[in-house]
Amino acid sequence: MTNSWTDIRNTDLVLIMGGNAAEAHPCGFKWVTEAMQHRKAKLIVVDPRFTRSAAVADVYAPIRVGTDIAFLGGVINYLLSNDKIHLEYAKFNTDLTFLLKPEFSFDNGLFSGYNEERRAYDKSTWGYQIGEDGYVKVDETLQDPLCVYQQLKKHYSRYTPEMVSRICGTPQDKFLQICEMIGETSAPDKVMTIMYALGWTQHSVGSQNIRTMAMIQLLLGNMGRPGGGVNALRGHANVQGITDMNAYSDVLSGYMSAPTDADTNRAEYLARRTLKPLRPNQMSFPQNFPKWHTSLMKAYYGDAATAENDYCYDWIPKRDAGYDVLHIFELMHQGKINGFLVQGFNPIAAVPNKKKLSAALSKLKYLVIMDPLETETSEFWKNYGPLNDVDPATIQTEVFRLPTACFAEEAGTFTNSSRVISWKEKAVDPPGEAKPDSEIIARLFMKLRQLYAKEGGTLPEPIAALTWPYLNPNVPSPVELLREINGRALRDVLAPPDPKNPDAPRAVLVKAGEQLPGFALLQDDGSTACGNWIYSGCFTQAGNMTARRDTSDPSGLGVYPNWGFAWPANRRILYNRASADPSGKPWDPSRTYLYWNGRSWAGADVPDMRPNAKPEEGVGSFIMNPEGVARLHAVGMADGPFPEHYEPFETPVGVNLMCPDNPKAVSNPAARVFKGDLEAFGTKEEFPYAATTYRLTEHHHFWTKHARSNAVVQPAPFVEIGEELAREKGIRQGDKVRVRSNRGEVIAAAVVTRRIKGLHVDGKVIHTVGIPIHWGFKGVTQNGYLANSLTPFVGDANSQTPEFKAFLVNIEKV
Ligand SMILES: Nc1nc2c(c(=O)[nH]1)N[C@H]1C(S)=C(S)[C@@H](COP(=O)(O)OP(=O)(O)OC[C@H]3O[C@@H](n4cnc5c(=O)[nH]c(N)nc54)[C@H](O)[C@@H]3O)O[C@H]1N2
Ligand SMILES: Nc1nc2c(c(=O)[nH]1)N[C@H]1C(S)=C(S)[C@@H](COP(=O)(O)OP(=O)(O)OC[C@H]3O[C@@H](n4cnc5c(=O)[nH]c(N)nc54)[C@H](O)[C@@H]3O)O[C@H]1N2
Ligand SMILES: [Mo]
Repeated sequence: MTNSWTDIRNTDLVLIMGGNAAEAHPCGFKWVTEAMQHRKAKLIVVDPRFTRSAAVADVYAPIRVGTDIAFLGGVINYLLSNDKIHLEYAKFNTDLTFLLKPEFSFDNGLFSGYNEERRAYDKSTWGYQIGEDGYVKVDETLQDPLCVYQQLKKHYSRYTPEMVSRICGTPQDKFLQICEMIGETSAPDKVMTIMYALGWTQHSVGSQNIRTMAMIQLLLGNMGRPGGGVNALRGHANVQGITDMNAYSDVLSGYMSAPTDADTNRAEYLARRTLKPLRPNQMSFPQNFPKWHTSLMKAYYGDAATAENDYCYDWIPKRDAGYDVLHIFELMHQGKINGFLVQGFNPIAAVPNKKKLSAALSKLKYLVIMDPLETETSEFWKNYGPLNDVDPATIQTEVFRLPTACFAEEAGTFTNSSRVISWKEKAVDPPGEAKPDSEIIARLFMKLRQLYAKEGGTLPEPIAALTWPYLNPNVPSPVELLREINGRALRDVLAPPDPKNPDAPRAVLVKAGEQLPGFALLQDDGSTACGNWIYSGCFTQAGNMTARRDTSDPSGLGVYPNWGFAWPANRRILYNRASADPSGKPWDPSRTYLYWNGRSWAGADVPDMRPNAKPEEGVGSFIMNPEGVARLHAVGMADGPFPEHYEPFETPVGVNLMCPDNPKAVSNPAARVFKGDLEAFGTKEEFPYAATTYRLTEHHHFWTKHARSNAVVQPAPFVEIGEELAREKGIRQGDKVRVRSNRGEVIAAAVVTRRIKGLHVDGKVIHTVGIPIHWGFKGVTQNGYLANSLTPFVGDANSQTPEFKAFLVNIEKV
């Protein structure tokens, strides 16, 4: 979230699209109710299904799965052509005035630089024109045809209301009603918030879905403001924490991009990430990257990391590719992985194309599972009936199970969607032989280190030299770990030299050995260590900030500054400088958040700005970008600097109605597809129905089917279809049906409902089959199917999140 759960109560309009907060985030949804009751806020829900969120909405619109960019592109077109943008905000806070390279183009579904063989873009024609002074060229009048404003207008003019309705199946009047409501929030005293989750991410265009929305919020002037923002509702209790801590191959902790093969030495690695400002007076905060990275290396390697050995840069793995979930299982499927350690993950249930997953796991020599439960994955080799097509005799994989504790059986922290880190205490001891994850990992590490010490091996140094400062090295305590993540001074940290009197003694800001107060004092000379720069400030000399439980809200805007600790710097709304106009006055005085008081930035929150940066200096609100503003034209994206509609990889339409004569641009031309999976896609002729998968309030994934109370309220697998399709197929309420895709099938009871309707798409009716994800082969619910027997093995071009939410099936009565 750029904002926070409690901030939602400040809004005038809530858009829930690509998520279903009432059912998947029922506790957080109370803030929507609060806004509706106390501010008379309105709620819009756009979802292929009439959900429980939709049931309390002012306006509901249906949409065909996988077509949100067409819808949102239509909203952009509406805003630009009806003068419904907050122009003063957008000129100050975005690249609207920036000039693009004249070679940049878009034609018939493809941006300039496309290479069909590599399914990738050469981006050299994308991006801004740079002047001789090293700064981006701009046109303040917005008249130059090459400025982002004009290019944006041109790109989205094709997304007319007729086109939106033809692609999405959303009735035109509903679409226009929603555009009008959204457009009203372009007024400086109105704000909209957007809440989304997997209905947007789990698509081959997932990242661009979210980007399109971010562009809308920027054009409306709704970013950085109370009641506004782009709010991702995170899934597991601590999945935000996982992302922050670097459980991915392409980032180190705190979203520092990890080194690749191209970064052959530390100097090059740092230079590529320490970007100079692209506009005058901008902060380009990542110029501090060397401080964050050096402090991380000191946290890893302590005294072994020195300036002379480049702080052990050579010991950090250099990426040759992205090791996302799909790529890992692809390599496993090719027989290129021997062993696999699975911690709190049930891949056979959670990853697309179960048949491929089974085959992949069968090629391992060993599989280690750390989990409190017996899962489908830990028993993937057993035959659980006709829908679980494995032959145990052919599987040699040795499976080890290490029972772990569950969240209530250990102390530690959760980081929630609001970026708030909260400490929790242990409630009960884990049962039997179960141990906390940290202890299992520590014991594994100590054993490995002993083996390396005894037997040597290739490159033992990174293991031998790893800092392991815990009182009991087999059982690191959560307090020790959190202190390490926060960071401390290894030597006295001194104030910068006084330029007028460089030889004067310098004040000691933090004494050697003390906890750091925050990331502002991290150093690049090896004098500080920090496990995650964005978490710095969570455990200071004053104690554990994440354990704070002060419910006071001095501004009355739902800020609660002394409840837990929000990264970064205890900031509750990101980009909050943008809540005030260029001169430092709040856009909306009734929601005064941050303002310039004549000497510094002051208000309800920690400023996302140098506290003494005078408004007349023109420092932009988006300090993480070298240009100081947010990007409407984003070169960083793999699949185009402007979001463009592409069909899901399995499309019920067969063509991309935006460019019907270009077979190369039906589905995302820059999404990665592995060879075997291309053949596993089905056609609309054989599988005519759109399908999507989703959650039920009564279950948590594949986990709560082990709990009797959950099994009582939601005991058996089912799929949902509309009344029209049921009539066509002769299916009645409760009938057993078989749902097939080109990869597998499931058998379940049919729930015939008015909540899913056929949609009129380009003159034809498209039906949707809804498939809840929660069932499998283990647990006390009725044994059933794995939804992922059906889903395709393809992901988003940028994040590689699988396309769980849009594929093709057929359905018949059994
Ligand atoms: N009770 C319960 N709560 C949970 C979970 C759980 O298992 N059970 N899981 C947690 C986790 S890990 C996560 S990530 C979150 C997920 O939270 P959500 O994303 O809210 O949950 P889903 O039910 O997967 O999908 C949300 C909605 O997306 C819609 N949808 C599908 N395709 C599209 C599309 O193309 N466009 C649009 N606009 N909408 C579409 C679906 O109809 C569905 O209503 O929930 C968390 N909360
Ligand atoms: N078709 C389809 N597939 C999907 C999705 C979808 O919408 N549609 N959603 C996707 C999403 S968003 C998610 S998050 C995944 C969820 O997929 P998973 O994360 O694999 O599923 P879970 O069942 O939530 O959790 C995995 C295991 O963690 C264990 N566990 C719980 N606490 C602990 C602990 O403290 N330590 C350890 N070591 N283990 C613990 C549980 O017992 C459980 O077996 O599914 C994904 N798959
Ligand atoms: Mo999730």
